[in-house]
Amino acid sequence: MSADNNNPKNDSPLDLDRRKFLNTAAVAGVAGTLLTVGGLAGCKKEGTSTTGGVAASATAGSSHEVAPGELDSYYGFWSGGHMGDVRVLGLPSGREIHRIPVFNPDALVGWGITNESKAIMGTNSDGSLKYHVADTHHVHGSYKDGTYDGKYAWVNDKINCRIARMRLDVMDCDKITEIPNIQGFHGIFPDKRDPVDQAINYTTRVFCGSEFHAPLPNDGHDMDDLTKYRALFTCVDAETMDVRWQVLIDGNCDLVATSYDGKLAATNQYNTEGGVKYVDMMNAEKDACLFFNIARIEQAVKDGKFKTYGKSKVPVVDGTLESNKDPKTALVASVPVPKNPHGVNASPEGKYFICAGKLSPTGTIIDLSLVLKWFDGELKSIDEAIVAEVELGLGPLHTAFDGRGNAFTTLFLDSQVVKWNLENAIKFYKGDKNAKYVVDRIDVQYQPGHLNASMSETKDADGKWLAVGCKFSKDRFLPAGPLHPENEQLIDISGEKMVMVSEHPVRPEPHDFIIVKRDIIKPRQVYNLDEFPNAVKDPAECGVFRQGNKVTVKITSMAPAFYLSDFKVKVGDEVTIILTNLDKVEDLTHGFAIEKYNINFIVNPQETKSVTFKADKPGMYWCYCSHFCHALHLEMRSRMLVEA
Ligand code: CUK
Ligand code: CUA
Ligand code: CA
Repeated sequence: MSADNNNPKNDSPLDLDRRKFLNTAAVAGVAGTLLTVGGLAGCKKEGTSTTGGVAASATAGSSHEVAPGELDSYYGFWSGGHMGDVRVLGLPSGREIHRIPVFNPDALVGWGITNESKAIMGTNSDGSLKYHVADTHHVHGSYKDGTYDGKYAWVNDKINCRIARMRLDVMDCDKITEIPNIQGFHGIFPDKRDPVDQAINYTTRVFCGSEFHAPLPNDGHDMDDLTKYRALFTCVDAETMDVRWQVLIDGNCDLVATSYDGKLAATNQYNTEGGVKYVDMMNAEKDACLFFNIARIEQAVKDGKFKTYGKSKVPVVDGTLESNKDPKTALVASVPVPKNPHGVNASPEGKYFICAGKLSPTGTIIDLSLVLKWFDGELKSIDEAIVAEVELGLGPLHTAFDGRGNAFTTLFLDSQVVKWNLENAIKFYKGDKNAKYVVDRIDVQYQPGHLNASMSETKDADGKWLAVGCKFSKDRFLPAGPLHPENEQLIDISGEKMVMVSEHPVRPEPHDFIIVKRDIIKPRQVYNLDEFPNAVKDPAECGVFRQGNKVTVKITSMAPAFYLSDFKVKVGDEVTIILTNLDKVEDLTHGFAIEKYNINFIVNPQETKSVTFKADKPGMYWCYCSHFCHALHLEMRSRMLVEA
């Protein structure tokens, strides 16, 4: 199929060559392209954009500038990549307001140092942290009535297969769950409604895709027997954060998306081949997008039609193709899509899922009502659920929406974002060659991965801003050594044409993010004392309490003093310090740092935290406030006296 009338760039000989090159898809050649993309942008001609480039645009469109003293109109929740945190940005300014420590220790708040954070992060039997590294990719918020409700957000850790939940009222991580039986935990997406009880119109499950297949069970046997390598699709309970069930599938999972009626969750698959080397993962002409029938899966679990593997007690139902041939009983539908697809995204009007081609220059539109018809046995073939497959450009990865019928897809190899109209794409695919589905293209710098528009994957997609996470920044910032930052760019999408308005460097690498209207998020300014079972509510409760060689020290802070102003323990004691900040004033945070004892954490207004450590060095050690709080901040200290 040709989409030449939709491709304003096809006059560039370089692009034509590259397009042909990709279409012929010599296996090693495509891999070579992917491996050397860092170099591709460099040899791309400047000024090929049809949108007039970047410089002229700063004054066009709605203002992205937020003057001193003014507030942004959106929150951005950005995955923190290798840092294992989630960054909170104000948009459109792009200012970073906060970081929520999640999977990795954080020296400011004492995440990984306090007992409360260690209990969430997970420890070994000796109390040390179980993991020190993470790789976060995807952040998503909880839904109510098809839009964000501002209650929770979730983020994945690909390295150690953990999913974390953040409470958005205080912007803290409150639960982390490690998912059994899988490796390469990648895509996540909350559901938007219950598949059966439609009165439950909010998120109660989070779906998780495992990208890498691995021996099941992974017990050191049969590691060269690739038939034992399996991937699973996982459902986690949004409230308890327990793993509810898993589905054994053929091939792998990658990204995840969910339907607005709660009935379907989807994952794209690039390794239907089950290869362990990249060339093997590119053998098949088609891979797939899997659709999970949530109600049927949960009925199968209820009916006891599941297995368990290894030490895990999680029920695993059979979603393999062989066992799911009859649509009327199938748990899973497999929609064939062009080879090695990447993102899958649900459009805001609730009708379509878009699967981006990656190795194929195409976007595939799948109609959800037709997938449901397949499950009812009303389609001859699942292929009928595909209502369009159109050419977009080279290396399509992820798609966002403006709520006005347009989609925005990143083109990794072309270093562009393409804006395209879904209904016109469907018409074009059905044979109306006059249906011009490509609306606009814009160059981005360089090699974009994720993008997201304001409120994009909600029914309230408002089509104002589009953020693009570019994987290579090259020449965009002052050189700072061999490691380059990523480049986050902001595009005004309120008009017909996209307008680039700003960019900023970011530490590698966020991957994904969401942009939420500010009035949806209702953060509290102080904690509630009663939320902490160990709170020291009154200075009269302070003191040193000994049980054998276990010593509990209860302390309160109120600017500019700690009470107790000193406390005595003995060398060899196991000391637990419980500190409650009794200040009620907004923004009045204290720190508690103990010299030579490797301890620092903060307590926000009305918050309680504790640390436990061995008093292994005799002497006097200053415990000082490490967070500027008061004119007498430097004087705000206590003394730990460790008796020999
Ligand atoms: S993946 Cu990174 S650009 Cu982990 Cu969502 Cu596509
Ligand atoms: Cu309290 Cu500084
Ligand atoms: Ca493949």
